[in-house]
Amino acid sequence: MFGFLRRKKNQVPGDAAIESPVDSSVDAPEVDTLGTDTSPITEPVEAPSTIEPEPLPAVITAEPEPAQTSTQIAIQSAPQPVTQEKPKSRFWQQLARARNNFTEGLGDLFLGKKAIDDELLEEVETRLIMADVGQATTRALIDALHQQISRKQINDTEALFETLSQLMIERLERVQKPRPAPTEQPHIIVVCGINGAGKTTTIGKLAHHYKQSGHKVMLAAGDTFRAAAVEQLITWGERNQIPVIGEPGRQDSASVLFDAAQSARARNMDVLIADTAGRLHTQGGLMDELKKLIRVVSKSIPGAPHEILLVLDASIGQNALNQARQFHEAVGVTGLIVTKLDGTAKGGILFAIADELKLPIDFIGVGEQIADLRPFDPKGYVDALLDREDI
Ligand SMILES: Nc1nc2c(ncn2[C@@H]2O[C@H](COP(=O)(O)OP(=O)(O)OP(=O)(O)O)[C@@H](O)[C@H]2O)c(=O)[nH]1
Ligand SMILES: [Mg+2]
Repeated sequence: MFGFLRRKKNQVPGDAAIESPVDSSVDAPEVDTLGTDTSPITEPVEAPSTIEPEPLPAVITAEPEPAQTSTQIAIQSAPQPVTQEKPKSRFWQQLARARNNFTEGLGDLFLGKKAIDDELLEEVETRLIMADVGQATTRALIDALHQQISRKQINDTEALFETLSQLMIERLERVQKPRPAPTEQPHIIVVCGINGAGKTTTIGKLAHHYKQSGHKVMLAAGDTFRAAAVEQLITWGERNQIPVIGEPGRQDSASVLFDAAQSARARNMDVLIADTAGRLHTQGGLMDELKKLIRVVSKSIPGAPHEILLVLDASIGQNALNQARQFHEAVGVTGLIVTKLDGTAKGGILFAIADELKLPIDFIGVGEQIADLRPFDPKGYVDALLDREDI
């Protein structure tokens, strides 16, 4: 069941009693915690770290107060079907903005409508484009829906959305690969991307991820362009209580990475994650420097780097595609990390990325905290984006 459909169904005319005081008290936390409020959001969605939705009581028994009017008593005493909501995860909340952008208005369109018509399909198409799914991928999804409708495989609006979810999951799964296990010691990961994409923050979170799974992790401060960049990485090292190679003032990032690789091997580290300076994909000289860095790492340890991860900022939408193409052409990216999905309405960019680049999305960033990096799960992502519930 899709949340935006259920909520609208609960509001069909004649069901006014559902909006009685009893039910509105049940629905109130849902509006906040799901972020389904359709009013425009002007601030990036702050992931509430402490606000966890309270499990709702399965049954609410109304006990009329003596002072209440007879109408109120009648409304409260009438048994109302109360759907118990599962408490929503932090991840669900973090994707509120992307979900709102997609489902806003769809519920209204569905209201009182059972059959699928062109208006509905056009609205779905518009929503996909607005979510930055991209023209080509949107066309492919809508064509697939049309085909299934004409073959009578889809008969009602709910089936339409179920099929759309499946198609979206498939498109993401097509390019996914299992993450390489860090079997080499050290398993070296070089992280690259344009300025401000979230590389250093992601490295801090990635280190946490590996540490949580019992690996010995070291960081290399390969961004020697800014002294502050080294300090920022050292702070992440302290947070994770892991060593960082590189100190402010060093000029040559290649030598930092070489030293870090040697040190990681000498200290039996499982994973070494290297930061690099932000660079525009159009800056030829800096892209050449990145190639040189990779060559140096490959000379430091045979088979290294084992991964070259490109960090992309989801909020820049379709521009991410161009960046990814150029970085991939230059250094052969092995996987992607898409950041800032918590603050963007452009959650559809992942579909364009998967379709056009055929590169696996390894992780997504959904906040600035250490635990706000998630291994990418296509189904979980689509469920959260399309407001698919109880699955
Ligand atoms: N909301 C949100 N903010 C993020 C996320 N990832 C990174 N940021 C923020 O994005 C900003 C830039 O992050 P950095 O990690 O410094 O980016 P960078 O790519 O290393 O930047 P340069 O080193 O300057 O190229 C910081 O304010 C981060 O907190 C994310 O997933 N969600
Ligand atoms: Mg950085």
